[in-house]
Amino acid sequence: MSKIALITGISGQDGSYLSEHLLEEGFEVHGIIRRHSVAETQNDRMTDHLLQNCHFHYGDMLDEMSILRILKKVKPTHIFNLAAMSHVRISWDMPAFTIKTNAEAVLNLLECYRLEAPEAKFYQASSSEMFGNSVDADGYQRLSTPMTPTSPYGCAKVMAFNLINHYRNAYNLHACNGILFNHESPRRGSNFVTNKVCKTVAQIKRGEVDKLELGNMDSYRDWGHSYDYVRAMKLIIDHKVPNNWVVATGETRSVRDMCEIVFSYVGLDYKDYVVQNEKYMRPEELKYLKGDSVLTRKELGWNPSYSFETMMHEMVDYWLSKK
Ligand code: F7E
Repeated sequence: MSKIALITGISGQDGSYLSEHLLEEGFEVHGIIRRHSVAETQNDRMTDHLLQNCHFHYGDMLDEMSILRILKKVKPTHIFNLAAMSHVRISWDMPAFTIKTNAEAVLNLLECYRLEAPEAKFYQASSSEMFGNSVDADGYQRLSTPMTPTSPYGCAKVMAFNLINHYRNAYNLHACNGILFNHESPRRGSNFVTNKVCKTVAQIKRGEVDKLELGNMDSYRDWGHSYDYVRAMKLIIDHKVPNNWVVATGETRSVRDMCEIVFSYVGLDYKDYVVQNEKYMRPEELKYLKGDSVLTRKELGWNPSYSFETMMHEMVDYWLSKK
């Protein structure tokens, strides 16, 4: 039987790595794209290989009929819902849009899936942001950790997570959640902290700027690589029993630690360049993330190939190579 993937959010960081992986795995890959006003930046993350080998459909998660039409046309065997307003701080500037896109639209997509393609498998991009400031006594977050989100983004993701569980149970659908902790790469938007730091370090090195403005440097994150995490998505959706899984490295570092590693890679001391700007602080901060992915590794055989250092070096090298 042919394997047909439909990816919402195909033009994002994860969408591009996932498309590459699924093409390697013999899938026909379809993606939903939104119209951009600047056509030149529409496909920034899409390599020529992807542009030539994937099928693109105009649609929008907030336009239910466009989603229904695409589902009817593509008849996917695998649906990956990666579309989202993915920036946590911006979710305070546009909370209603965030809830509509990241929660209400998931309900619409699930309804289309239930009615049009109930034999397909469904993957939902759930997030460690759902845990908020809950941490188990041993310092980890896992499936049993209470979800107490600290942002409109986190609240929306909890709603979507619960909808997936409900649709799986109520309608016997193969719908799963991957609870992914932070994951980065050179394709990450440069307004997320890792890539912002790497990009600015390259600019400092070239003498183009002389400081880096950041918000809270004392929050901790469990950072892995998108290349590794999209491989976990495929293992999760293809597991025989639909379920929820945690994808994380199990290591945590502060934003300050990350700056130290990145600046010292190019022979600089972050203390000479980093200044705090209130504008990047959040009304409520998620202070600490460290994920327990033992079950995912054991049951699905998933293992990350990048270390934190190899990932950050790849990102700095990428920005240094750009003029
Ligand atoms: O912030 C702090 C900030 O924006 C990380 C998304 O993929 O992962 C991501 O969400 C930390 C926070 O990612 C700046 O306060 C300091 O503590 O890179 P971030 P995030 O908010 O953790 C989760 C798992 C998702 O699901 C999301 O979609 O860094 N921080 N100074 C800063 N953050 C930013 N963006 N910019 C700063 O200047």
